[in-house]
Amino acid sequence: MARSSENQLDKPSVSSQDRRSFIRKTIFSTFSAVLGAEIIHAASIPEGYIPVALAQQFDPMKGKNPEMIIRSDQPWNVEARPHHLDDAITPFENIFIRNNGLIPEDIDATSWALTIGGESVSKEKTYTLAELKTKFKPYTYQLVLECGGNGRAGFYPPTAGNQWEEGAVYCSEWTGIRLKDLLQDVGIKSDAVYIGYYGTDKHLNGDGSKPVISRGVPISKAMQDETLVAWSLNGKDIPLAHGYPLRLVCGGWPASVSGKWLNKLVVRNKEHDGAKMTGDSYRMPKNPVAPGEEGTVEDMTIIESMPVKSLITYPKTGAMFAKSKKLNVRGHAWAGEFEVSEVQVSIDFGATWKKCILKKPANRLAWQQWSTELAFPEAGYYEVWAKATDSQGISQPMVIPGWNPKGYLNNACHRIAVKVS
Ligand SMILES: Nc1nc2c(c(=O)[nH]1)N[C@H]1C(S)=C(S)[C@@H](COP(=O)(O)O)O[C@H]1N2
Ligand SMILES: [Mo]
Repeated sequence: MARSSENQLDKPSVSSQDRRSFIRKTIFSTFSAVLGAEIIHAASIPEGYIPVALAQQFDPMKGKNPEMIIRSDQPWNVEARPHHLDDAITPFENIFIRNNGLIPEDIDATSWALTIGGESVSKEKTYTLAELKTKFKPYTYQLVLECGGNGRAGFYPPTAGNQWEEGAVYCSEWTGIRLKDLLQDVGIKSDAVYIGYYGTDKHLNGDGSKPVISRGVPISKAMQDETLVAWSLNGKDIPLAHGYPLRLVCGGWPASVSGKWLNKLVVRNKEHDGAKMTGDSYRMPKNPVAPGEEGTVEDMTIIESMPVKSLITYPKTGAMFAKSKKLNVRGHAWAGEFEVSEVQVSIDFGATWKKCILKKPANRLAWQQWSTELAFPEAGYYEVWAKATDSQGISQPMVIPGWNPKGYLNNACHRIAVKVS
């Protein structure tokens, strides 16, 4: 069966060509209707091309570091390089962007509202953004948001999805209200076990009928002090690409649970079953699988706390310096729900390790700054490797950790090259 349909694709029949040209004509007449004018040279438009006048107006790269890596622009997925992440609090310009659909444009914050519903609330309730800002006490936290697929590019065989290297992570300062205060005001039933979010972003084809992504967390995570419904990032309105005007922020877990453009929360009496909560999305095999092996959903578990990890943010890989000088090396380390207890660096491919100075986190779930000074025995090529250990005694692996079908949770040690002259 599958074979014969493959053959059909190989040799398109006359009728399927007819169908394609019919679809093209229909698309162009829709375009013309929206543009209010006929597209004169429509026959010359390449297949799949979207006329400039109809493309998204909003440019998410505006104000971003132009050195960032654009992984895709449909949807927009943009990654930072490790040395862009040198600040303790990541500024807007270096924050990675991850979207599953279209960034919603034309948002009116003055009429924005958040509805809390679901089977485990006593009564559905809606709050305007202004009410949220005035009725509850605001809190500010520095929170690490890391994409579950950060580091995916390291897996072999390759897994589908954005080929993130190291830069799909940031720690910025969020201001908003505690989700637990909000849920207390709404009133939740004793059978509540999970929350789920909804945002206003749409599928790439503009289809608004189904949510692009609707994930959530167990009620215990929702009730943590640091879980926020936030309207501000680094002291300003949240930038549009990062969820303006309202966002759920759950630090330390895959950033996919931090819903952008938040307009609805549901309190569930079962595990939330929204888009990208089910199937193999954001799930890891319970037991190791052979590279390339798919496995079944029953053998997988939802990713919760992210694993221990660190970044070398200074110097930039490829740095060259004179042997007479000592090299100051620094970066951050984080460990999901846990604190980082130690960071070590090696310049001899892991044969010996040096303990670094490590700061306490600004608050729970913030990343921690580490630094050290290195002396190199002679001129030549070196690599600096960094390895963090969490409060549970778990360290980063030096090689790529367990392969998994979706390429999640690669927390292998970050390495940079340096040349000493
Ligand atoms: N509404 C909505 N929220 C979303 C997403 C999305 O596509 N739509 N992507 C999620 C994923 S997979 C990640 S990694 C983070 C990215 O957050 P950022 O763009 O601020 O870096 O947002 C999460 N929240
Ligand atoms: Mo993500």
